[in-house]
Amino acid sequence: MTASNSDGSRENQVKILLVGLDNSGKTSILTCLKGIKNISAFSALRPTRGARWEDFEALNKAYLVVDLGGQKAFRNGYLNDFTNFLAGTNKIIYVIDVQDKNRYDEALEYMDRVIKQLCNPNTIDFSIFLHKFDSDFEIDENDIDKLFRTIKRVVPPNFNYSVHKTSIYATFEKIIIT
Ligand SMILES: Nc1nc2c(ncn2[C@@H]2O[C@H](COP(=O)(O)OP(=O)(O)O)[C@@H](O)[C@H]2O)c(=O)[nH]1
Ligand SMILES: [Mg+2]
Repeated sequence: MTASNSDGSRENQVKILLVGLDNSGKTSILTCLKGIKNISAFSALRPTRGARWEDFEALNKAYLVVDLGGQKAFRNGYLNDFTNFLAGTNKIIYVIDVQDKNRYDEALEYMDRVIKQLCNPNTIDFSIFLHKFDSDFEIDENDIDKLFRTIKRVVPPNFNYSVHKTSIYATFEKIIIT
């Protein structure tokens, strides 16, 4: 049996917080992380109400993923209680639906509030997923440039983070912005 820590995680377990607006694709990404390849598992997804804790093993590693359902009604609650969610966290994945241009501002405003909750920002691996970057999705280069510029404006100086183009329909592709 593995020992439990006070934050609910277990020894050697990787704890990941999945954060982002509702409908950005967090639960679908969690489903991918769990290695469920059956496409019907995706169509059965319902909006996540509140936080969902998932404990699983993949590629011989133990994970605890906290999927913070992104509906507006819950966001302030998470932010007020963020230290509890953060305890023992190794990685935060902030998910932005790249196909939903109308909500970029709202997504980045929420990301800004999340980053402001991090007391020691560089002790946690922070990844931004530009999600729903499907292979057939045609994005206007101006829009993506603007999105990158806004991300750089929102993150504090010297903040370590990485940006990834992701899609549940493709292998996750890593990109770097500087
Ligand atoms: N086109 C596309 N749709 C996606 C992708 N990932 C998730 N979705 C869809 O986006 C919707 C919201 O996904 P969900 O995982 O429930 O979002 P959540 O509210 O952030 O948990 C669902 O209809 C998913 O099928 C993706 O990579 N590409
Ligand atoms: Mg969800």
